[in-house]
Amino acid sequence: MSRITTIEQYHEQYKKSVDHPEAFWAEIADEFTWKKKWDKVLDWNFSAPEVSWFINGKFNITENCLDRHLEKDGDKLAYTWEANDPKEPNIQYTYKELHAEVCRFANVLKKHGAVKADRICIYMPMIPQAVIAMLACARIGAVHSVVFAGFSAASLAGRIQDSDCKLVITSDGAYRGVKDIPIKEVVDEALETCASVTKVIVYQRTGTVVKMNAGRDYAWDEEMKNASSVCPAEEMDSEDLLFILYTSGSTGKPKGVVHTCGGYMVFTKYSFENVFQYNPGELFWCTADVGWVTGHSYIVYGPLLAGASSLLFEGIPTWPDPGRFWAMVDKHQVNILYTAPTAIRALQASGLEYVTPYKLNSLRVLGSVGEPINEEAWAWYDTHIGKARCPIVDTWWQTETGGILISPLAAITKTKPGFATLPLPGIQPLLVDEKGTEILGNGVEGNLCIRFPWPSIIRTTYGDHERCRQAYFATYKNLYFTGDGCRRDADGYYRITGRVDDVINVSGHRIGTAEVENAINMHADVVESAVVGYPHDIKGQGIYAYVICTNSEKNPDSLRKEIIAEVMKLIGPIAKPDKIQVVTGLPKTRSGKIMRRILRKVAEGDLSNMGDISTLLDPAVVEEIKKGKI
Ligand code: 7RM
Repeated sequence: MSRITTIEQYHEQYKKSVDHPEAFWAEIADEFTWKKKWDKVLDWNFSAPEVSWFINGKFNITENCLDRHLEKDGDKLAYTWEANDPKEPNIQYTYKELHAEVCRFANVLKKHGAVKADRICIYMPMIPQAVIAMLACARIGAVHSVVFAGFSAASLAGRIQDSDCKLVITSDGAYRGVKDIPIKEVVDEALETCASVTKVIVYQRTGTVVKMNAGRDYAWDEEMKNASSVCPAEEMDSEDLLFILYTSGSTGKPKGVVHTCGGYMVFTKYSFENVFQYNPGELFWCTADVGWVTGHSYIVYGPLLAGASSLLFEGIPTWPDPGRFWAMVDKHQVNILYTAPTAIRALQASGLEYVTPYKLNSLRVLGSVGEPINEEAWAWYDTHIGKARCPIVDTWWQTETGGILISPLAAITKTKPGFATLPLPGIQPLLVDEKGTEILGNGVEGNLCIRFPWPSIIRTTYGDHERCRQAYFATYKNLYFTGDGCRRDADGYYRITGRVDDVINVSGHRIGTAEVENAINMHADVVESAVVGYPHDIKGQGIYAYVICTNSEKNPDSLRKEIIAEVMKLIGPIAKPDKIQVVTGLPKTRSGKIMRRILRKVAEGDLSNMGDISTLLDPAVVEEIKKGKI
């Protein structure tokens, strides 16, 4: 059994995973259903990079998520779905029912010409059909590319074009709190520039009027009416693509992170079971959106592979009121709650009057993901939600890692506020200095790298392997570089301190500063801009933009409004700058590089010590920037 139950077992498994990684992972992989076992466990080199796990293994991940459970646990609950509106009835799916829906929708996809290796874009709200669509793609061997439904038409189009998607699956609209967002319109606008898409399948969720393009657009319900619930699973190779998920990096264009079938399957189940210590019969609730990797790994694949029961939620934490999460925990008797620091802080700020009416006594484990959790938020979560009896698992990982790499194992690893604690078995982290020299010992800080592959490591960035090498494997020779800074304390516990690259983490969402700058620069009056993150009480980081404007006569308030509109149009609401300061110059070195350190200091309100500014082309701009701070 791969389930760890004591800290001694953790240390034993950890040691085995380092001493004999192949034997270690082969034993875990053996617990899955394979049509043909692998010939070799692992091939790798980080310089190409080239990583293959469970080589020549044949199987289908949906048979492991669904079919495998049918005989014994077919009537077990896979999902309870709760709508945005608490008055709308819940919908439940047993494993048998989910299997049937997935097979039916897989047949719909086939009918519309989808075949193995085709890319299919999913742009949907948090409804069961989003999960069904993902699994249906996997069933037929198509590669899903889920795009968070908050992204703009331009962002959606860019992602569809980058991977040449053939089909788009969407809904008429999306409910989010009081909002009723017409998302099919966004798809229509995006598709004006996406020649690769020949079919669109539209689930009717809100009933908003949509334009159905004859010969291209089809209604989900109509298509499902006559679809058979028998659909043999496509045989996939371990290294066939499972999905693409776009994520922001230090350049202006998001990267299509590629995950493959075998390693991802093995690692998501293993990490799910061990980190959360899920017990049969429990209800797990991950509050993420399926548009992010957390939704992929811990709403869809990990829990289903483990045969778990999950809660799926369409809405937002603060509507109809900030007690929504806690009302749902009591109503559904949630045992494990996995959410983000930004949500915790927002609910903390709303006041205890929204918490105290609820019992919360079903909770056994609490989880956190997406950004560093500050000690205040940790303590509040622990005291008021966990009632000091639920272990908190602060799970560090990335889109690129596919699953949780550094985290306590619930009720096994002793926790410490703000610390992701220890690596999971199979994960070999190290800290390096700027030159790439390993920093040994404890009580040290550096850049977080991983020296050995784990099964769900990123395989490539879609369509551009060199970019994958550059971004993750070129900074330090023979190491995977995470982009995060990290401290290892006296006990050898890891504490992630945040990004060390030009990525900002706003409410747990990764946003590249270059992406926001590109959008701002599209405004006709903007000459140049520089974007940095700054500490934000609720969002973790806020977005601070410095802009140089051609038209000095322009009213700064209308300029700000127009810039925000530009960012909304090109990226989406999540990338909206919180503060925009108009400047006449940026602090540049003689080589033309913007000294972001200065911009960050001003943005965070530290105007005291600017450090060495003697290498600046025009040191005087610093004073002006300080004076104009917002
Ligand atoms: C799962 C996810 C990844 C980035 C990562 C970190 C930050 C995530 C934690 C965290 C501190 C955590 N994928 N991050 N989890 N920082 N503690 N527990 O978030 O690709 O969207 O973001 O998020 O900077 O590099 S992601």
